[in-house]
Amino acid sequence: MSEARKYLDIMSDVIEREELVAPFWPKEGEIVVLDQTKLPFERRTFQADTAQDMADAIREMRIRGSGAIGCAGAMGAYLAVRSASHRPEKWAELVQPLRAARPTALILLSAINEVLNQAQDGADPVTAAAAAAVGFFKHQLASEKAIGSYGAKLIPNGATVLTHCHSGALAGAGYGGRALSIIRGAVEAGKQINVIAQETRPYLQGARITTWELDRLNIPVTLATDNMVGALMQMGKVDVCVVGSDRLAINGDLVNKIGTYLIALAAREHNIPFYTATTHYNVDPDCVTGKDIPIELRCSKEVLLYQGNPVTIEGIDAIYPAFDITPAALLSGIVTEVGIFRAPYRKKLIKYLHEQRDRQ
Ligand code: RUB
Repeated sequence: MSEARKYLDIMSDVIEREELVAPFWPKEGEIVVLDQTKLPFERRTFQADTAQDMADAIREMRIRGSGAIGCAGAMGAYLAVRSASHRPEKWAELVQPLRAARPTALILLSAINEVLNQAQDGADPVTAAAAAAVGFFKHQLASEKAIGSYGAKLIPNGATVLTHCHSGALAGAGYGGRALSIIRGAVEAGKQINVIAQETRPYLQGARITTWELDRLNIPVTLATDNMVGALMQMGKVDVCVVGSDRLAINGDLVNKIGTYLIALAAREHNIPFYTATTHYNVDPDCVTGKDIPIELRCSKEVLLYQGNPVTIEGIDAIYPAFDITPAALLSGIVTEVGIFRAPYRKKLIKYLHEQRDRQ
C-alpha cells in the first residue's frame, strides 16, 4: 500500500469511528463525494478523480459550506499533485479551476496553498500532499468540536436557537460544522434546545440539510421560511441566533449566506444575541471591512428555477448575490476554535491570526 493511501485510510477510519457526516470520504484510495444538491431525498455519490472534478463539485454546490469547501480544496490539491507528481510546474495550472470555484471562500485558497506548499517541500510529493489534505480535515474537525464546547456556554438551557442556511457537519468536516457545532455542543452539555431553521432560498440548504442533520441527532427543529424572522422574533419565539461565516474582515464584519444581515438587524431590534462561528481560515487580514470581501454573484437562473422548474414567467430578470455583509456592530460575539471574541474585534483577530499561523 502506498504511503499516501495510508493517510487517506486514516481519514476513512476517523470518519467511520466517529460516525461523522462527512461531505466526502476516501474509499480504497479514491475520493467519494456526497452530492448535497440531492439531499435529503436521495443519497447520490460520485467519485472525484481530479482537481477539476472537485472544482466542478464545489461550483455546482454538490460540496458546499466553507469548512467542507476548504477540505475539498485540500483534497482537490492532493488530486492535482497525484495526477502530475513529477511535474510540479503543472500543479498551479491544475488547481486553477479549484481556486476560482467559490470566490467568497477564503478558506479554499488557504487549503490549496497549504497542500501545494507541503507537496513542494516533501521528499515524496504525493505522500506529503495526502498528509497535508488529511491534516487539514483533522484541523477542521478539531475546530468544530472546540467551537462546540466554547459556543455551548452561550446557549441557555431551554433556548430556541435560530440558524440560517446550513452550517453543519456536511458544511464542514462532519461533526457539526460551525453553527450546528454550537447547537450540538449545547445538547451534549445536557441542555434542552429547540432550533428554528430558516429555509434559505434559493438552494434551500436550511430546509433540506439543516433539518435533516438535526433530525438525525434527535434535536427538535422547526422549519421557517426566510421572511418569517421578524415575526418570529416579535412573537418571542427566538432566544439566540447562530450562523456560520464564509469570511470575516479584520474588523469583524461578517460575510455569510444571503439573508444573514436581515436576521442580525432584526435580532438587534429585539435584543436577541446574534453569534457567528468561524475558524482562523475564514478571517481575512487583507479585508479592512466587509466591503473589501468579494461577494459571489451566482447565475440568475438559480433564482428563476427551482430544481429545474420555473418559479416565474419567462423573461423575468433575477439577481443572486450568494452572501451579504453583516456589520461587526450587529454581532454579539465570534465563536472560534480558541474561544469567544467580543467587540472590539480588530486587535483580537490580528493576534488570533498570528498565533494560529505560528502554530502551523
Ligand atoms: C453556506 C453558507 C453557510 C456558510 C457558513 O453557503 O452560507 O452559512 O458557509 O457556514 P453555501 P460555515 O451553501 O452557498 O456554500 O461557516 O459552516 O461554512
